[in-house]
Amino acid sequence: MPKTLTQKILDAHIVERTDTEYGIRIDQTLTQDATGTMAYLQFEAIGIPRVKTELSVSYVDHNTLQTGFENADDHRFLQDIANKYGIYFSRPGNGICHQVHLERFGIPGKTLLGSDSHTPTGGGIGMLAIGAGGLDVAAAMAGMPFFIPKPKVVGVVLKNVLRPWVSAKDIILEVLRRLTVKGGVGKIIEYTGDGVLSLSVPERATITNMGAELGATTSIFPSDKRTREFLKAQGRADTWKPLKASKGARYDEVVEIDLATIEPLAACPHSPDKVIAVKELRGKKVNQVLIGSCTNSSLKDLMMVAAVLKGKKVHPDVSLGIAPGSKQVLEMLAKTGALTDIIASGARILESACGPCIGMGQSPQTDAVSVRTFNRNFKGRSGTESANVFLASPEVAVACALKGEFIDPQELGEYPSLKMPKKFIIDDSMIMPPAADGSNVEIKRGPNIRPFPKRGPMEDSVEATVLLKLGDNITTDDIMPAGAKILPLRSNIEAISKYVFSGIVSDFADHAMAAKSGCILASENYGQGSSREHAAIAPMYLGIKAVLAKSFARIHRANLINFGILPVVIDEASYASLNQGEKIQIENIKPGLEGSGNLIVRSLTTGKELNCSIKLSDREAAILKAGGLLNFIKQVSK
Ligand code: MIC
Ligand code: SF4
Repeated sequence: MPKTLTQKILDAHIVERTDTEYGIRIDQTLTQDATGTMAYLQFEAIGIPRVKTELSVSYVDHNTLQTGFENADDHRFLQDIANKYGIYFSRPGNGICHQVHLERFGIPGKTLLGSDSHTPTGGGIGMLAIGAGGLDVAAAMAGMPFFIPKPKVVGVVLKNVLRPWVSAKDIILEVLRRLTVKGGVGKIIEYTGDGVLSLSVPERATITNMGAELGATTSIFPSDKRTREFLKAQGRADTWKPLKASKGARYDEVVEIDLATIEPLAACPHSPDKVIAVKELRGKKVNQVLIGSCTNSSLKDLMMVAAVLKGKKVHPDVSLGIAPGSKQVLEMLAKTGALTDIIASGARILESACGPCIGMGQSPQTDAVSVRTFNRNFKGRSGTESANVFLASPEVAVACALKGEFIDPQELGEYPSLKMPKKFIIDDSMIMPPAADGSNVEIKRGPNIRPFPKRGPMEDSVEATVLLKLGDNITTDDIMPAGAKILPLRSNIEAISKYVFSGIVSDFADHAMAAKSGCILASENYGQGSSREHAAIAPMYLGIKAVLAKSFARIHRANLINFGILPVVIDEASYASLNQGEKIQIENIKPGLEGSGNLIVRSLTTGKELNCSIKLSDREAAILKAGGLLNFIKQVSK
């Protein structure tokens, strides 16, 4: 049978198969600082002297504001850990993990597991790149397989070529418009068709990056002559190999997109799938424009922005911030003179890091309209609750920055002619290789780096108060917000747990602690968005025993299981009948986990039995019974 590209890479990496899951070998891992400290504390707890992957890289890109000692201490800890355990360390300032990984480490056909939900950016270079919680990445560094539910493979056929001023971001916004933020759950999105060749690797990476917003397991492009051209420019042509689906390969679903018909698009507040044509927003005043993030900060994106800004000034009512994705991009902009054009226009140059994408600075004014080339516009993520964030391409963003209002960039006239260099500046001096023998490396731990909380084995029966009743598409930003105030506490669960659900109810943590044992009730796609396992660890710390939801996002569901929180599926009628404040009892937990999937859940307030089930693979059931993945690993390695 002719195979899809996904199947080919999976087949080369599957080490275990069950009815519902594949266990795959992980070739490369990446972590970033905000999830990395926990991941490495967990790696230390597993107790392996050296990573077992082909390559592991630790990036510092999220927490770079350093408003106190906490982040600098984390950076030091991460550098020591990397040195000791055989991990490359990308220093703060070197760039955003996904951009740098693409430039310096990505290899077609390899598997990559990253403790960040946008790890699928690597799909742009033909990798099977998957986001996961830090503990799963720690386990992969220890040489254990990573398990994914058997995916459906969706073929997205790209036809024709994009028109000027329409770019890769518009393609993924179109996919989001059609499939929505839950349309990709359980699926791998594979791009095919003649239109693929018209897209360079960074453009493909914009698309696979934002596949995370579909809830997809990952997204992937073939490896072809454009991939070779990119790797050659990075001085890494030797790592290239051609890869594509075989002729006649069958997809579970097919989506066709005629690139020639796409127009500039924008995702409206507060969801990446609320996509409309930019022309429908024409004339709407814009207060802030931010260009950067792991979605749109490549050299091509910023060369285009510089060419449009050349000789012009940013509108006086707009604050334009630009964060190049990597030191390489920034250096290239400087070398080609494009940076001068950007500075002269009045733009504010930001560090090569995540920055405002995760609310680390640049929060906009009250009620602002902010146009961003980023991938998420969840309410409050910018740091300003009342802000309205729109997601768009760099072309749309720069047009808005000049005009002070929404304008379709096609109105700007001729598209600038861009001369992309054949070779990039290659200087890996900000990437520290590990010590050949790490046994004597000492690890410094600042006072904010606390051991992670532990949990005992799963109980047979649980009584819990319904602490919150929520709707659809609750994000991990809702559960465990980030931003300049909270992000520095990522290494200290006790401190960060005070902020769980703080954007929804200010005293959630106190309530949860007072209740001693609690649960959350939610509707569809609970836990969409990031990979942050803090959205599971901190609730666990607060005594949350179960989440009852109609459906779950993949990474968050795995994180709940890894930290011993029951992901219970509740049906519509029971969801409707259960209210906040009621007490429930969950019985039959162990037999329920052992196979039947039936839990006995009843409201102790009304006496009503609720229609609940728990669908788990045998491996997941064993992890939950142990009270989480670390307990499970310790059990099996005894
Ligand atoms: C995000 O974009 O939300 C983050 C911050 O990169 C997260 C990781 C984290 O919370 O540290 C993600 O996407 O996984
Ligand atoms: Fe960083 Fe934003 Fe990308 Fe997350 S989405 S990795 S915060 S740039």
